[in-house]
Amino acid sequence: MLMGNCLLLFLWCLLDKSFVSPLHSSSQSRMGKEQYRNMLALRKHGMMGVHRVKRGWVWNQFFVLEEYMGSDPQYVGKLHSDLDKGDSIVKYTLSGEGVGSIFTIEPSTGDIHALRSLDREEKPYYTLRAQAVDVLTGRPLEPESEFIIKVQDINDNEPRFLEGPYSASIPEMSPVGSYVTQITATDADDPTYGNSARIVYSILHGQPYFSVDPKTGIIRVALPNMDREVKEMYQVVIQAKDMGGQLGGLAGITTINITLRDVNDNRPRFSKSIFHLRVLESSPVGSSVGRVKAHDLDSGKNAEVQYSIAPGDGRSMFDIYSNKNTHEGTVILKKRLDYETRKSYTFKVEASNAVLDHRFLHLGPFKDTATVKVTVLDVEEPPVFSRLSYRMETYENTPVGIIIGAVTAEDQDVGYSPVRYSVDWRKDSENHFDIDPVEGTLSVSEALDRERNTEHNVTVVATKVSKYGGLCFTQMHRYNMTSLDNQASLHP
Ligand SMILES: *[C@@H]1O[C@H](CO)[C@@H](O)[C@H](O)[C@H]1NC(C)=O
Ligand SMILES: *[C@@H]1O[C@H](CO)[C@@H](O)[C@H](O)[C@H]1NC(C)=O
Ligand SMILES: *[C@@H]1O[C@H](CO)[C@@H](O)[C@H](O)[C@H]1NC(C)=O
Ligand SMILES: [Ca+2]
Ligand SMILES: [Ca+2]
Ligand SMILES: [Ca+2]
Ligand SMILES: [Ca+2]
Repeated sequence: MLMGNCLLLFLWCLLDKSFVSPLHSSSQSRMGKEQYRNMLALRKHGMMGVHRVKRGWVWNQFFVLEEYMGSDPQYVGKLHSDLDKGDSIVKYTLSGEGVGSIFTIEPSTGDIHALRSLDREEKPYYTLRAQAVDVLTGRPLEPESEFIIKVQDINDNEPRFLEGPYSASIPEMSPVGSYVTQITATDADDPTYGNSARIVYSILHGQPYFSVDPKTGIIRVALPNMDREVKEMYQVVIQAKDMGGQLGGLAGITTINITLRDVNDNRPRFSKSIFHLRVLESSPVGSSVGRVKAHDLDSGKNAEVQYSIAPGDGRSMFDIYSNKNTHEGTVILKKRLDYETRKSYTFKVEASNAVLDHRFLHLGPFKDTATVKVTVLDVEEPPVFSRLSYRMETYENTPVGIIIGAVTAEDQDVGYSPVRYSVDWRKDSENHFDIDPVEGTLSVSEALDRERNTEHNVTVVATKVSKYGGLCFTQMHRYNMTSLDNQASLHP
């Protein structure tokens, strides 16, 4: 610091901690609105008081207000050497940052002006050098002296959310006060001066579900029991305002998408209390009988439903398979059905959640039951012979037309249709027998010779006659009957 007989710079003195803080108590360094206004007033009236500090003049800083909009150049301050007695032999010169383009000096008076408006956020201060020279000799009267022109902040930047828009998620049913996320706005203005960069957060949209901490920007749950099954996504709009949130402050806003994650707070429910399924009696074991479905409002694993059949005869006849993708239960046939034996089955099925959340067990059992009624459908089946094979015996000299035995087949379907009998000539090349189509009685049609054949195989076809009148439609199925006529060999 220059002392004594040297170049003096008369300065704007601001009660601003940015340059007086080392010598000021902190209580004085906070500049209120009132002081700010006073300062502006001082500036308007040209150069004012010099702020005196203990160890000498505060001499090496000038201040210039940023974003100055006046038509005339802004007055910055005045250089003065105590060798300058007002007799016009001293000339002041300026060098350094912005000289000529931004700052000019009046050589005879030492008045410094700023030619254009400055932006503190672009460049907060300029370093310049001043000199007083003898007009006549051109020799310096003082050693060159360095000083700073500080650009004084005004609140011309709104807080900005540089990382927005944001998204966050929390489990549904989170307690009030649960942390959701933290958002931060930044303000380009001078944080060390006034309230231009003092941000206060508030919530514009998203109440009463969420709250924001005015100081920290931490977003929390504000409403209990938020249910994902009712509303899954919330768009919360947060405002950041400078000037401590006061009227006249500048504001920036951002949006946060808050998604509720699923928890298992719903049990599966059957869409109806009774499911009617129908199955053909001829269905093979392992085939699907039909499906049941219990709906679970949750999602993912929490919506997975496991089906089971309650103990009983339903369980001995049917299985149930739980499909992870469709969340359905497929009833599967475990044993062969027979319409004529049993025409329906009624049993209970249970749907339960695979993954349970103990916090919600108080809401009741996480399962549901329904009744399944399976109706067995009749299928037209061929007549059934009373035996798998028949054995008949006769003498070789039995006359043609004599009845040697009979077969019986019966329709077991509900219609109890009449049965007709015939001999299948294709099966047995030689045939010595006739069959009565209605009675099923076998008679000899050709003389038998035991020495040529002791045994004849006869294939008998039993045919079901359609009830529906037509002459042609018959359901048929072949059964064979073996006839052994070894008795024909009776030669005494
Ligand atoms: C927030 O949700 C809206 C509407 O669904 C969507 O258009 C936007 O992209 C989302 N923003 C983010 C950050 O996820
Ligand atoms: C009749 O059928 C039985 C069993 O298939 C067979 O063993 C036998 O040889 C057959 N007899 C005649 C005469 O074709
Ligand atoms: C007839 O039935 C018997 C006994 O079931 C069997 O062994 C035989 O192979 C059958 N014959 C024909 C031609 O179907
Ligand atoms: Ca500013
Ligand atoms: Ca600001
Ligand atoms: Ca849920
Ligand atoms: Ca049947």
